[in-house]
Amino acid sequence: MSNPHFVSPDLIRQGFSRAMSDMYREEVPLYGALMTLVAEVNAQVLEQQPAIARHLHNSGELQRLDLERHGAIRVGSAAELATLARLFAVMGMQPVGYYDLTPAGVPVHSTAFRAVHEQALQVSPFRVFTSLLRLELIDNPELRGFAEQVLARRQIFTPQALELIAQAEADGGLNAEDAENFIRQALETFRWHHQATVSAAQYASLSAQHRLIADVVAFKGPHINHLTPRTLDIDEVQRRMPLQGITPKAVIEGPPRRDCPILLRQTSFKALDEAVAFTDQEQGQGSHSARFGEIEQRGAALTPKGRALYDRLLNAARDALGDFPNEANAARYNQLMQAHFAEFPDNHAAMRQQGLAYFRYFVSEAGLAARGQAQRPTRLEDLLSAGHLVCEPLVYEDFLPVSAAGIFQSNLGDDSQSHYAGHSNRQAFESALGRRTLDELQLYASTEQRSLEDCAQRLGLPAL
Ligand code: OOG
Ligand code: NI
Repeated sequence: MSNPHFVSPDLIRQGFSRAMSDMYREEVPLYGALMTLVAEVNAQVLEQQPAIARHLHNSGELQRLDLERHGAIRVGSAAELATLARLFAVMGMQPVGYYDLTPAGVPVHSTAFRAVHEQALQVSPFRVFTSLLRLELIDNPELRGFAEQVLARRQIFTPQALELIAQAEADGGLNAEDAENFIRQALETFRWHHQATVSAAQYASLSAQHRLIADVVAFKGPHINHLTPRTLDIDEVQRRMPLQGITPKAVIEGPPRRDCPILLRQTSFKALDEAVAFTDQEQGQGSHSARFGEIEQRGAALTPKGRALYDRLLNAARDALGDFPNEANAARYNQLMQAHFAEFPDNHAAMRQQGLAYFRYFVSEAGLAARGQAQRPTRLEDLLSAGHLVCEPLVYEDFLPVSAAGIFQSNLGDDSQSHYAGHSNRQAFESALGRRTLDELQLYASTEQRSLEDCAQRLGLPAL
């Protein structure tokens, strides 16, 4: 970094993630209850399953677990998305991946802003699933025009946030005082507003088109709609949620329960009805629901081959179910998922040997001790079987489109199933964003490659 007084973007992100969590806990007390539940279950898993604790310690995930969470927001225009990208960049967060939600009847496309290097992720793995409303999919031209007009009038960033973003870009960073101020100002963009920007009737017509459209258009800014802690046992949290008065959705999204978790499993509970005021009302006369709770369990990042297998098995199970998973067919869905996923190897050695998941490699004490020996193994497989190297799967840092659609739908209500003729349009999304989105598979492959290079160097070998 050019200036020694600049705060590292990773620490700004860590501070921001903490500030966001504090704000959300104050605004949504149920979030606090969920955090407590997740912390209890995590502590229990670590105590009862020392092997899991050891794996997580080796991979560095244990040290970041309590900090780990993702949030989600929805924005209404290209200009908002582009400025958000600049705001997140100050905290070292880049747009990773492209998710098209229109096939699932949700008129948005999305990316996830997150840190990309393993060292940065270790300081703070905070991510924000960010969706852009696709106004072009509103088929009523009058309503579309109205929505565009309302969105064009709003400014979702404080003047100081905009100044600090520009300053960070020009100078290459922020000093401690400016960084603290930046966190405070940036937080304002994500705050909940009780005061709507449209009348009750206008809200009703936006909502009739799609509840998500009303959520994006009718308010001053892109309020954070959930903040999701990471659990080590999602089934156990799901089981205990009703004991706390929380009703989770019928099925857990993502892969079924396994000994070796893969990708991402998620469950959520319904949005809260919250008192708001439309422009023609007194405070508290109206109501809107947008904010909900969610938990996630993360597993191994899959290679293109592993991901293709995951997608095939998921689609086969869903085809066999013949319907969207819901309350009534949940038990059958879980059975079908278990049955189909029996084909996916459930141990790390097979997942690695078959090239299904990405791994990170570490030199063991034995490997270091053997450095000077003439007869030591020098090939990757031999080093692993000799115990000179150990490996841990890379954790999946991203999201899943089918799961995200399920989360959207469960919180928007089943009456919001729409069918859109529009196509996936990554190009339009990237032109709104003002830059390309990064390919997550390349990021995992680079991390794996760096770990191999590091091991080779530590063992004094030319390459691995
Ligand atoms: C985002 C829904 C998707 C996830 O974790 O996949 C999501 C939203 O409702 O804005 O949160
Ligand atoms: Ni989420």
